[in-house]
Amino acid sequence: MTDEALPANEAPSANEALSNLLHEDRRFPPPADLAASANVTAATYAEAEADLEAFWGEQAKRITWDTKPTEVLDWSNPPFAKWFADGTLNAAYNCLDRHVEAGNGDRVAYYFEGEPGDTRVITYAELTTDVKKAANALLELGVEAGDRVAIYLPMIPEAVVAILACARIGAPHTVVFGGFSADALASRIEDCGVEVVITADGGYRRGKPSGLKPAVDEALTKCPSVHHVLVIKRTGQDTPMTEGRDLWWDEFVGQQSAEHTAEAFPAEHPLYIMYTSGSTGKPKGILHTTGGYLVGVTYTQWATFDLKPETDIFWTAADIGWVTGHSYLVYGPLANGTTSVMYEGTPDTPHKGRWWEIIEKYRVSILYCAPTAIRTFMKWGADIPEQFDMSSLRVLGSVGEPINPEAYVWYRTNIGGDRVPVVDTWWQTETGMHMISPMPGVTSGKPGAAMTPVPGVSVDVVNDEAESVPNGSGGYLVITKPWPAMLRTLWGDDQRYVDTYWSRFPGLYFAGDGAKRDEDGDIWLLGRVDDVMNVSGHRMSTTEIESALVSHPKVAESAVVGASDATTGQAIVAFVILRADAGDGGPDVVAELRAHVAKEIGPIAKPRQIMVVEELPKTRSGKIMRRLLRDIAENRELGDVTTLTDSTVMNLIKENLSASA
Ligand code: 6R9
Repeated sequence: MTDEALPANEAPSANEALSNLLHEDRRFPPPADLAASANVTAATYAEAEADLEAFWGEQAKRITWDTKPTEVLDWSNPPFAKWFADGTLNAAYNCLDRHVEAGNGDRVAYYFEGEPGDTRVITYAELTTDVKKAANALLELGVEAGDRVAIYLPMIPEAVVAILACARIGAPHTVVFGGFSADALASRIEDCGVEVVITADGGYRRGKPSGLKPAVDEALTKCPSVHHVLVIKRTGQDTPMTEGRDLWWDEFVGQQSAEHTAEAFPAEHPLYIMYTSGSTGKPKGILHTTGGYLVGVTYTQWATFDLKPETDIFWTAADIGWVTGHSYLVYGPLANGTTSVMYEGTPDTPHKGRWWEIIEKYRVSILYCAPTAIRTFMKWGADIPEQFDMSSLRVLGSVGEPINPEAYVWYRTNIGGDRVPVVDTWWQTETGMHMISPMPGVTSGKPGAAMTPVPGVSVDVVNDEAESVPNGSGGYLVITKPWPAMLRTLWGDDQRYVDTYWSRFPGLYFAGDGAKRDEDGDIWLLGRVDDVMNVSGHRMSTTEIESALVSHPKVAESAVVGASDATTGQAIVAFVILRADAGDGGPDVVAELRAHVAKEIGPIAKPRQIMVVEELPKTRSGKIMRRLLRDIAENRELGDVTTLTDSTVMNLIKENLSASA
């Protein structure tokens, strides 16, 4: 989740962070066989460097255009970009029909694993038919190009069908994470004036059915713009239906014609709106458009993962309600003709080896997930993945947060058999596509570093004066040139778009993240600038202290926050989850961990307080909500918890703390 840009005095200034104190000397060069047949080589970087627009013009050929664009970038009215503006295309046609027309209709698009153990194998031909029917259903409900449709579903194949049906008729979709509350759903529906909602009776989580439709009913009491609700049967729960408004998907979509010819839309036609929370005010509706976005995600999935669509089995283990699901579970993979795995549930249902079982079963070759998952697996222990055959894996990806060096090495060693490269991909809802990442056939990976911009992307690390910082220094991460999958604006609020991203450093896109460039010029992400702490005048990044804690053999996961302190301004408070074999914590462990941080970073970084907890509060993408932990550390009432995946976590932490006090 990204937050508003912060004023300079609250952000870290260059060279101030204790950025270079964690040493990392381990290097993992690309495996020889991967390098020998890699999609991206040193030549790709050179090509992008030589002529950026020509490079993106080439990448646009990955897409089938109805009218080929003659122009690549129109940047005549910055920061409002137009990419491939005179081209026309249909995103769903690119994801579906063209593969069927090319004779690949029998290729599997998704291997679906439901949490209760039900499975489905869906080919490109089948998915195309399903999407055509759903598109006809939306048309029958009066949805026209430009109208907004909200999708509030569990991780089931119909979520993909719904997304592509919208894209097919040019109706921008807004997918709301199934874990969000009725209030969160209502505010998003209101903000973009949704007309139709696609939902389900419920979904499965941790072995139990949990209802979704009741939240829709509650939200719609406040949303008069919605005239119809399509309801997919997933759990078979008892579901009240509102006469004249609600329709069962299987009946209404099922009876539709399987014929539908996709219409081409201009490249800049809106494709979707994805909401991400700001630190203040209402959520921001990030707007993505069609042509540039599709080119960006198609190219980056191919590049970053060294994708070979004929042979790879690709698994993005992320929710479809997160941008990672949009770009690398739906649009990129389908446009490339990839076979993907889609899994509905949690990693520990019915047992803690579920993911590894799925990898073994489908011979998954590329796995893409978040550091939070990796740290959870570390906590459970390496003996679990050890029981499965994961020799099919050849690339491992990470996204969502900085990956701590120890988590990276654990991932590579225990999941990747000490041979599979790890690509740490930095990007945002706003960027739409990968921006900074190793390329698995080129880059010698450093644990914890996102390394270098993807070929075709231009970034910099700058100081308060927008000057590039020298190697070995920290500063703010900025993007210096437009890129095809960039957000075009915030829905209905051009001014907020300009203010949030383009005004801190005029002419540069400010991502809101701190970063450092190491001695080799490689990039390390340091977390959101608003997560930086100031202890006795020293600015410190939460990320590095967390990584120091996770590098201790007893720690699986940690979250660090700054709490106000009468003496030092702010003091470091750490929350840690211990590994399964580390015992129960207690005063000895706390003393040991404090000493460990002092040794790894320096005495100034020693936490004032370390609390051992069972769980941490997280968003849909696994990002730790430090704001809530700050509330606890400072003994305050808890702030807004509506975007937590599981709001009971905060009660658990509080109980746990009062029990140990
Ligand atoms: C894709 C996604 C964006 C924010 C971003 C940054 C953090 C994402 C990261 C990473 C370090 C990585 N982030 N990937 N930080 N290393 N590889 O996560 O989008 O949910 O919008 O979040 O996530 O802070 O600014 P989104």
